[in-house]
Amino acid sequence: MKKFIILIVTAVLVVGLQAEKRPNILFIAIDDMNDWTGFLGGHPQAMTPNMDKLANEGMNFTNAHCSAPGCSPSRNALLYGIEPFNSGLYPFYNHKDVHIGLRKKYTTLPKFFKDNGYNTYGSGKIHHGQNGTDEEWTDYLQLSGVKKEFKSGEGYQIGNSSKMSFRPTTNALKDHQDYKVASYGIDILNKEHGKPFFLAVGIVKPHLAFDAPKQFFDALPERIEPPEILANDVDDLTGEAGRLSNPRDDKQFKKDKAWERVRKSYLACIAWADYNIGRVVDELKKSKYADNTIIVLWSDHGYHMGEKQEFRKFTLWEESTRVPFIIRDLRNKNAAQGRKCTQAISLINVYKTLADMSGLKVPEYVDGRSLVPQLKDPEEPVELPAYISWGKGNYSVRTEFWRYNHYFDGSEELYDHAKDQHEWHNLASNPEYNSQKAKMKAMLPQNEAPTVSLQTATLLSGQDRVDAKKLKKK
Ligand SMILES: [Ca+2]
Ligand SMILES: [Ca+2]
Repeated sequence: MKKFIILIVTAVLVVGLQAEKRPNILFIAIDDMNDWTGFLGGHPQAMTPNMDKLANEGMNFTNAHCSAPGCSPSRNALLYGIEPFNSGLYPFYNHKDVHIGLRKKYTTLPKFFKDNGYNTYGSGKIHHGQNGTDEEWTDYLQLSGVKKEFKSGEGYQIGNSSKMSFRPTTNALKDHQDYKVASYGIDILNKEHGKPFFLAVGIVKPHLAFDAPKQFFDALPERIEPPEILANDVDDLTGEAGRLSNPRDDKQFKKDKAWERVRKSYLACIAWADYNIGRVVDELKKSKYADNTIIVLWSDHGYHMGEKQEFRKFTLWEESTRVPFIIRDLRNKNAAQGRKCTQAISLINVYKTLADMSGLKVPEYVDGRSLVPQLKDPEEPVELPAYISWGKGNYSVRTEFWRYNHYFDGSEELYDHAKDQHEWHNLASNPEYNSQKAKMKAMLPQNEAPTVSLQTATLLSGQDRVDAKKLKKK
């Protein structure tokens, strides 16, 4: 009996000790940031000193990809830990409406940590289209807006559009949303925490409108270098693949001779996002939580800046799918520190990775793999390629050196990244690559969940777009 009690007391102590030692998580979500950052080298004039420093202190996943190239499906995949082809969450949903049923079925990452004894704090854009719910968050920042001010004649704007605006703002820094979101994070880091915490900071830039404080425009060079673009790049695309390139904005920017201003505004917004990320990370470093807090930084998808005549996202090409992704964990001083992982890695792995790093067991349904082996050794092979879904039936399979896209109408693309990092030359119809294509095709997702609800969805692509049209006709 005595032995039994000692055993129980020891077990309770061990569990208690583990819980006490559980790391805090600083979860930095960024909206629409592509690889135009110093640490990914996507644009030579990017100003991202704070994220570059972070990449130098942690693991820089240089070949990371979103699960879907749109805010809503990308965030749903990451936060629920389930691929669109397993959940049916392919298109955009207003999170509040569609998720009432899903909340019973799946557990979001913040709720998962909350259920496991964490205090969870959120600010800014974490989910798409909805702020936090009480079941997920101990506390969530309620934002109030301040009207943006501009100096007339500066920047570029289409008509009076508040969204298609590419202008320097003259407001005080503290009036901008991302400043407030970061300040909330700083406040949380200055608090006494009796429990481990999960702090989510949702930076909303560089999402449209591309407006940012004037000083971040002024800090950029006068001339902005355009990305490398191949004329007629889309000529080797057929069917749905060709449809994904929407030249509307490209035509408008060319007509207005505005591309340079648009790209400069995007770089200014990235620099502004970086500034606010730096404020939070610097505060963490000064705090007593510095050594026991994992930082994970990711963007929900990339962005086209004129490549393949496309502006924005919503494509299965590198510009849309490649994302910044860094994990910094100082608990093992010998481990991380400025290393790169060049394997193709999906953000679907974030859920299992953070759980694994915190010693927690994930729900059965969660997709992906823990990246703890790759954090120890970036050469350790990942078991799965990165999958990217854009609409039911449209899938991309990305491995370290290849991309294969297969669309619902049978159109295909194959790119050899060792020779063609811009994805200019579609090899899908070249018989020399038949065996490589077959190998990639065999990796396509085997499961295809029915779409959750076509009626409440927006921004439909692939089979969903065709099915919604049929529904309308009925
Ligand atoms: Ca986004
Ligand atoms: Ca091409």
